[in-house]
Amino acid sequence: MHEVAQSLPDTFCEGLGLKPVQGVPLMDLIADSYELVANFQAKPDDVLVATYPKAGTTWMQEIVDMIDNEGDVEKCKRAPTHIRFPFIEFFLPPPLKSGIEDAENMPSPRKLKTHLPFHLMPKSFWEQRSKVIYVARNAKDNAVSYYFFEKMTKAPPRSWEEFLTTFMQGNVGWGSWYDHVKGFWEKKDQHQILYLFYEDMKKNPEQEIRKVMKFLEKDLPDHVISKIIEHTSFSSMKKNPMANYSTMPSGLLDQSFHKFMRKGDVGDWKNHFTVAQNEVFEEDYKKKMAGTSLRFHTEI
Ligand code: PPS
Repeated sequence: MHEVAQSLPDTFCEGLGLKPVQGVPLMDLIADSYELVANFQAKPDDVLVATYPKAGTTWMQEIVDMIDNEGDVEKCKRAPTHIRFPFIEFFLPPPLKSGIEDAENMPSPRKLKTHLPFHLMPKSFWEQRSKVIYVARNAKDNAVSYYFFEKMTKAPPRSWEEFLTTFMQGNVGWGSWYDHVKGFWEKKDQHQILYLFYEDMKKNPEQEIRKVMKFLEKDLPDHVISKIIEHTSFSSMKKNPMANYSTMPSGLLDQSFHKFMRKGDVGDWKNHFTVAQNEVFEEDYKKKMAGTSLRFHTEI
């Protein structure tokens, strides 16, 4: 197991609060070090997987790594996801390393991860024309996944009703889902941003994997693509300790009740939203998403 994961104190997440940075609530350790993140030096050959939390980050990371390693499963099992893709804004209490340090110590071409909304992204990614793959997931499933994820952390427990209200207000880590997905959508044509949807990846993984390959300028034969589809399927990733976060200490991520690889479905929200919650959500959604051409599928 990686030294950072091993040496994290069990109480790391206890009492972690959020602090606003330019209107976006971030974990306080991240907020306190935001200036360093804003000045992060991207490189032209960096590939960054950018998402709102719980939108399919880990899935895309595995796809990118498999493409980069031309379908070599063993190479992709060299380390857990969070080591293979430094999480650029993540800060751990000293003397542990930050995402920036991990990235700086990584040989190029680097593969990186962020959940930062567009306006908080380090500008160097755009200046260097690094490649950014953005994955968006429909708000309802994204909210449900985030709710269960919160239960794996040491955040104070709260009900689904409470979480959903806070999610709709954008008062959760990394802020408003609505602003996040719209932020990247509006800028996607001005930068090297490939904007993909979790629901499309679920419906037609081959088609979406081919889009990523084209974006990364990789041409792989059909049998390698089949291997990538198989290795990055939910059932394979759920069993893969290098992709399912089981190497994280339980003090950081407690998977005894809920697994990181929880359901991996489109439409699970129907099992959690009440009819009344759905009505309020829809009404609010229309207002927050008015004027954008961005459309999501909430079932496939
Ligand atoms: S994180 O913590 O923000 O990096 O989480 P993230 O990886 O973005 O999201 C976790 C959710 O993605 C699901 N997942 C997958 N779905 C389908 N196929 C594959 N291969 C896959 N890998 C991860 C994971 O199960 C979480 O969603 P839920 O709905 O909670 O199951």
